[in-house]
Amino acid sequence: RMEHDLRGALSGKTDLWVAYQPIVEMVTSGLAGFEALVRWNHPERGNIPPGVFIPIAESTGLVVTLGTWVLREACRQIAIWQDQREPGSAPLFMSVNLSTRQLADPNFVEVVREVLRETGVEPSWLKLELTESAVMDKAEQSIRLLQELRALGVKLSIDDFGTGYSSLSYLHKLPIDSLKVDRSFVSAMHQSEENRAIVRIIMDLARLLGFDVIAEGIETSADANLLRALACDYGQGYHFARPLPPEEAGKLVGGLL
Ligand code: G
Ligand code: G
Ligand code: NA
Ligand code: MN
Repeated sequence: RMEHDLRGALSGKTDLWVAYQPIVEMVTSGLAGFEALVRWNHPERGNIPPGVFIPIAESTGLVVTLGTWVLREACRQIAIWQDQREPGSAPLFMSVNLSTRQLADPNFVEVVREVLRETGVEPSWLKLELTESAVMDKAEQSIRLLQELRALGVKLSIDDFGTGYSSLSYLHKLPIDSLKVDRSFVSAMHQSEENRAIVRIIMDLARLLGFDVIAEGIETSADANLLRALACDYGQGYHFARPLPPEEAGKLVGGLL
């Protein structure tokens, strides 16, 4: 039933939309970029959370079509926002989540290249978020694909870092740019020195390997300050802003949070 409805939504695309959650530079709280998060407003059932429909999209393979649509939509949007930035300001980046099924699609690199071309987006503005399990599943194969994507000039980050089963022996071989510290670690930081140490060690590891660090799930100013003390590069979470409709997100372009 949900598969049928999702298929319908994907052919009409009227009930699907993309929310954008700001990502800030921790030092200045200035806007650095956005994460694109897909939303489904079902005509009868209302808002269906991605945690519910993404797994269905994954198991049916619909996530490949869905993912391409989100990628194109997010690229179209960042091209518009980039034009609205003050001349000389650093470009914003746009993070887009990828599923394992997209990585397995032999056309994926070509799809990315084509979307960048048709939207006029600089490859370096686009950051693709992959989960640890998606990458580690077929590590050698993934590394080759990541290298191809990186050769396009696209940035890559590992999402939900610390919750999967990243093998440290592969991590240093991965051609990636950033680690995203999973929000479970961020939200536990205020509880104990031990939890803070876990985040500190993830950040040390990232630096050692030359990756920058994005902390997600920052909900309080206390969380933000603990992360600033660890010199975390970027932050994301309800403390700064929720995932927003495009019109709301657009108001933040060029401003501080
Ligand atoms: O905020 P949120 O409820 O949006 O996200 C729930 C989950 O859905 C997260 O794990 C998020 O990564 C995933 N998700 C959101 N948008 C997309 C998307 O466009 N593609 C994929 N593969 N996952 C997404
Ligand atoms: O799996 P991924 O990291 O892509 O998931 C992003 C999810 O995290 C989205 O569902 C988004 O709505 C949610 N999210 C973003 N900021 C916060 C936050 O500060 N707290 C919590 N609990 N969830 C958040
Ligand atoms: Na993500
Ligand atoms: Mn995440």
